[in-house]
Amino acid sequence: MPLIDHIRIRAKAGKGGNGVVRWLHEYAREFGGPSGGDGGNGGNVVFRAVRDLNVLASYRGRSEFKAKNGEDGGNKTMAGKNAEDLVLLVPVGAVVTREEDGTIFEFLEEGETRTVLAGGRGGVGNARFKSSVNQYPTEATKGAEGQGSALTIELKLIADVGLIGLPNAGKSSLLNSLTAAHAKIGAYPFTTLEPNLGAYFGYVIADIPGLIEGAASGKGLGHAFLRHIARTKILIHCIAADAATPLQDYKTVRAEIDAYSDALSRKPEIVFLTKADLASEEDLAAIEKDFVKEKKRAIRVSILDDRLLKAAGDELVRFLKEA
Ligand SMILES: Nc1nc2c(ncn2[C@@H]2O[C@H](COP(=O)(O)OP(=O)(O)OP(=O)(O)O)[C@@H](O)[C@H]2O)c(=O)[nH]1
Ligand SMILES: [Mg+2]
Repeated sequence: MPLIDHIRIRAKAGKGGNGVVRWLHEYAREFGGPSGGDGGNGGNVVFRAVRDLNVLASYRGRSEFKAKNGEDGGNKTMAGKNAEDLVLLVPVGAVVTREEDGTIFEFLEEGETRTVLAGGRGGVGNARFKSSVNQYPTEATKGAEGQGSALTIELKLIADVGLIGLPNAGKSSLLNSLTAAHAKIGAYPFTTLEPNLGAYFGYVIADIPGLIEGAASGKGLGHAFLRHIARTKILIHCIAADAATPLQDYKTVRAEIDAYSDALSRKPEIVFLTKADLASEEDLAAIEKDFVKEKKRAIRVSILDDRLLKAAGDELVRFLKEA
């Protein structure tokens, strides 16, 4: 299922309840005072960010969203109830534009909640108009209209995880296996020409073209795409277990990352030893030992081995939570 990443809806906040004109009727008192209550406020339209890329699908087939109106005021200066807010969910990374005035609301953190359309204030009942010179006010005000506007909701994905590695290291295969992405796979370098995205338990993983020696100075393709992973939380560094010189491959890519930018260079990194099914136990153990010498733990993974894949996915989530 393709991700919906751009939608347009109309939404309206609730109208405020009206203030009312009422009079006290008390036993043995012919003319009671003014007692009309205020109206309640209309509900706001608020947006809340959640870690679920699929919530945008819930907007499908609906284009009008309306918050409830505030209640009118009552007798005995009773105020009408404020209406509840209408809460609309958007994925983290969503940008909501209020078209009426062009205001932009960005949702960068899980749980971030912002009022995009304000409910109308409730009107004022006649009780409030009472003063020393006006004991019997007959005026009350109506509730204000809620704000309404067309809204566009765009998903600007901020990837949590960036996949790096030499061409043909198995980055796209890993993305496809962990997520529902359909990145192109090829048994040759530079299969990936554009970044691919996928979601893994709510975390967005970005796959970019492979990096080669000299990438930071513009060689190959990967360099142009490094900016796509500049804002990720962590990197997965993929090293093919069947490569001739796995540790050297690691160092080659590291050198490019370090040369590209300090920020990228400092990102927490987890090393995945991909295509583990293609290497013997001895080879795997030897590679792991080489990495340990570099104070790195290499985690075995293979797209053909569900157990390894699951374990690597668990490591990834744990690592993300720490980062
Ligand atoms: N046996 C085995 N083959 C794999 C595994 N993962 C990937 N491959 C193969 O390795 C080759 C390269 O895979 P890709 O996922 O396209 O590699 P990539 O790193 O995205 O390559 P670029 O996009 O060119 O940088 C393909 O032929 C895959 O089928 C694995 O776990 N086991
Ligand atoms: Mg690829």
